[in-house]
Amino acid sequence: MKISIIGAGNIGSLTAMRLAEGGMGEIILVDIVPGLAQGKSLDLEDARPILKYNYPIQGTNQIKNIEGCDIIIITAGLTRKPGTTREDLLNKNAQIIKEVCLQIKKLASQAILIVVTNPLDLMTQLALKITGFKPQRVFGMGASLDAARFTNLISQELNIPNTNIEACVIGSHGEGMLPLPRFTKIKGVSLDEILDEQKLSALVRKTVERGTEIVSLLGSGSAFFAPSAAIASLVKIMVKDEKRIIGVSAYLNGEYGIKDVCAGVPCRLGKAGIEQIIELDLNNQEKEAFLKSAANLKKQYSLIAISP
Ligand code: A3D
Repeated sequence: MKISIIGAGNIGSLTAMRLAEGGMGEIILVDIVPGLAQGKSLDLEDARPILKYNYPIQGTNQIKNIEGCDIIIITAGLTRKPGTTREDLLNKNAQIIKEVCLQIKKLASQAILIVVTNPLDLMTQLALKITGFKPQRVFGMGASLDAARFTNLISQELNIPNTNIEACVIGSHGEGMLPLPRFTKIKGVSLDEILDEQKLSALVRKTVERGTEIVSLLGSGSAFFAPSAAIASLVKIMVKDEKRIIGVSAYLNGEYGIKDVCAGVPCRLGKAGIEQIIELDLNNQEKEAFLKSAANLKKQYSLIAISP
């Protein structure tokens, strides 16, 4: 497997480390800042004798080195600062996605793309449009991170191991995120049968605000440990063809009554990318919230103004 990561910042470089150490294939780290990806890759190389594992890694500022890659992860873009929403990044990051995706289309037309740049769902849809790739091969990492955050908070609230929890989060990776207590199971029991309304809504609110909480504590930049772990797990599912069901931002074309929007939904992933979009049997309240989240994404997407 040849895997490239475009954007060698916090998430990109940590993802490179996780994938290299996980033996996922040949890793190519790319950044526009001269020397940045090269320096980080030399540092990762130097760890090989200590780890006693000779993983292949390369750093470059030449995007042409992504040629023929099987999987491409886009972590290029600006991050949030305290007070910045993911949506504020819209047009600046849209321009970056456009430039990067035009190159991907030319150099790696068979690749599967994992978009990470925020605002996540909108950048995923833009990447899909610019590459013209099949929707099965372009998706965003967001919902699995949101589910991990929900899981972590539930495990603390209930004082149980997080391995006992299967959390479900759909909707946008942003203000329109929908952690779903009814579809979140603790050893088969729905979370809404375990916690009262007040505790549930506090956990849901904390999950939605988790990224912002981290941004304001860091002071500059945003989360990268859990996001890079979430990306690495998506890559592993595809490299090993695990066919696991996991939340990703996928292009919806009628599923859930939503058309022409990328949003977080559970999908079966395998070596070809998205193999199936799973439609949960939402109740009226959940459905209404999801439609609202999708309508908001559609409105935001229409605000993207990038030069031709
Ligand atoms: P940061 O550490 O600033 O790294 C971004 C890197 O992108 C920098 O090194 C830039 O030089 C590089 N870059 C910019 N333009 C290009 C280009 N055209 N080609 C190649 N490289 C380029 O940011 P980060 O790694 O913390 O975050 C990266 C992106 O992920 C941001 O948009 C974040 O908002 C987003 N993010 C997403 C999540 C999700 O869960 C979806 C979580 C956290 C951050």
